[in-house]
Amino acid sequence: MSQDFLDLDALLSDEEKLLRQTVRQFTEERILPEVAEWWEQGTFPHEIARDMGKLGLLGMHLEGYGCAGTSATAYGLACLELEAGDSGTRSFVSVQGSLAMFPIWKFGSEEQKQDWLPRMAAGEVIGCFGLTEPDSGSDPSSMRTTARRDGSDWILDGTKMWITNGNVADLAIIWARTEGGIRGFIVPTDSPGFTANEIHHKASLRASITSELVLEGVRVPDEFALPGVSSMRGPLSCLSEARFGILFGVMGAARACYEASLTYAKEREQFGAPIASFQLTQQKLVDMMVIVNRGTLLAMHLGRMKDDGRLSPEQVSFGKLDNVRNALEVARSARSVLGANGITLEYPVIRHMTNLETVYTYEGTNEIHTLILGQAITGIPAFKPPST
Ligand code: TGC
Ligand code: FAD
Repeated sequence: MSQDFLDLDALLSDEEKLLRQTVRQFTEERILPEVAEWWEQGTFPHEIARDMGKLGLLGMHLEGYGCAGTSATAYGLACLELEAGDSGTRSFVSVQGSLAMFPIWKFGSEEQKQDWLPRMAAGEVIGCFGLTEPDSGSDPSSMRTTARRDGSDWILDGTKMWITNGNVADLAIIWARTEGGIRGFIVPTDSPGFTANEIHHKASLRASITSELVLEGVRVPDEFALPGVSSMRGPLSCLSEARFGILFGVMGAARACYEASLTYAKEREQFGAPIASFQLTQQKLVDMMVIVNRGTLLAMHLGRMKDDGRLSPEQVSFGKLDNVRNALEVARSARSVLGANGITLEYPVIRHMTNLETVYTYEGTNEIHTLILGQAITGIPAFKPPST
């Protein structure tokens, strides 16, 4: 029986299937042979960005400026195939396309778009996205980073934390508090006063660079401020784009775990029989298969809604919440099917399992998406303790 139990392929166009196949092949040839080693070393070869650029993966769902201009569904399918390799690879593409290019594309001036987007789409310029701070994670509106006017320039001061690609980026999109609201700034990372410190000792998302960014009196001209937004709607709109990629992507990680455990269960024998012949193992395999098919179906449905222009941020939260927690459940179950082999990097499962702990937390934690949905169905925000 095919892994595509529900024949979801029937929902895709020939063009979408071709794109998916291209990204799957890229993952099989360029990511999978080496990713366990990158993960163990705690590194990601960012030079691969140019190859991703050639494939049209960077900012692929954006129109114009050297971007591929695919459908949202096609972008989601690409994320799924990349994350079947490793969440770090999908993260790299998410950050570049949805978090660094998207704000320039959506809120930037024509000059900013012309200047940056073609080079970013080609993978010649790498971006990162600085929203989170040491004391401001789930509640980014409490950020302390400031930008103040000095003549025609802006001066930025503050610290951003947990920033993917921070040490390899050429530019950072920095969100800062100004007298006129929250603004986004394109900050070249070689600006005087800008420092990136790599975060080490991670036990999750190891094949991805994560950094602290320190900005001490960083001066940028007004032409580097994004003119199109001056409120939290700016960064939160970017998060909706990236969360959309995640709700597809994690089903790739889940599929990889399911497939690895199915193959293993059919080959591994105990008590004189393949472990796949035991009812308890079959239960795990069936639960995984159901989650992978159901979660992929949900992602495709949300993808079609986004392509129709009628996907709300709350519906994105639905997908991020449910697909991530279910992918994590698949990974944990697959890990147990592999027994002791499940804890080695010889198999992809423990790598996906620990990566998914990061995905459960970034781009809005499981709890924050629960509260977003709670507010959507009750009309009552429960983010803050009730005032006494
Ligand atoms: P709130 O008052 O609710 O809204 C402010 C304005 O923003 C609009 N808005 C959104 N717009 C687009 N998409 C969304 N998801 C939006 N959510 C809100 C809203 O309509 C309003 O617009 P306007 O025009 O009326 O001003 O904002 P709040 O500050 O109270 O936010 C509430 C909350 C908790 C939901 C929000 O802060 C939140 O989502 N927190 C989670 C933080 C988070 O997800 N951080 C992620 C950091 S980046 C990251 O993790 C990258 S990982 C990268 C990788 O490696 O893949
Ligand atoms: P906190 O907000 O301190 O939350 C801690 C716990 O409290 C969580 O369980 C949370 O759900 C819970 N909690 C918080 N508030 C509430 C509430 N109101 N009700 C109930 N529970 C609550 N950020 C960027 O800006 N750019 C990046 O590129 C980026 N990349 C990342 C890469 C990695 C590997 C990681 C781990 C994180 C990255 N982040 C990035 C940061 C990420 O978005 C934050 O970690 C996340 O938003 C949560 O913030 P926090 O870690 O400060 O946790």
